[in-house]
Amino acid sequence: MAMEKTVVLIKPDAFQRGLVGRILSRFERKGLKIVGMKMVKMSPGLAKEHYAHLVDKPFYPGLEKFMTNEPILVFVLEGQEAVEVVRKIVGVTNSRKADAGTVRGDYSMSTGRNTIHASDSIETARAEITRFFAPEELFDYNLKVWDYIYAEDEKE
Ligand code: IDP
Ligand code: MG
Repeated sequence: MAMEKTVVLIKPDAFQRGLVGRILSRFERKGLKIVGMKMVKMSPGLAKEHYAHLVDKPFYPGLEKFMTNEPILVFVLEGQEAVEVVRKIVGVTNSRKADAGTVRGDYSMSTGRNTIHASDSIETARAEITRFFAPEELFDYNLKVWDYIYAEDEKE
């Protein structure tokens, strides 16, 4: 068990469909702490860096166009084992295969329009935090309800 930070992006399809608040609310209710948040418009260069593992795929041009045309919401969540917890809440990439109860499983029908991104490992999360946030845009504050969200031996 370890205290971790992870990055979530709410994609343009979620903005268009009025899902931003509902999606954010799921992470808040789970007990994750929001430590940074902003709207950004991804540049093509940033998209190529963020999706470096996909730039050679046939669908990449469409993915880049979709992710750079309109603003997205970027935020950092903190909690015990946050990377794995958040990926579970998000669901698998193809929303049609995502479990009911996950964000993708409940809110979308698509792979290319799947409403949300989340870091897939601790290393990726670290790279994504520095990709999207300056150090002064992240906040270290005490979330008082953590006394009720975690037991004594879970607070690090
Ligand atoms: P992830 O978002 O679940 O981590 P990745 O494989 O990292 O999945 O892919 C990043 C994003 O690229 C996906 O969320 C999805 O929007 C898009 N994508 C991945 N595979 C496909 C595909 O086969 N067709 C269209 N878009 C895809
Ligand atoms: Mg990914």
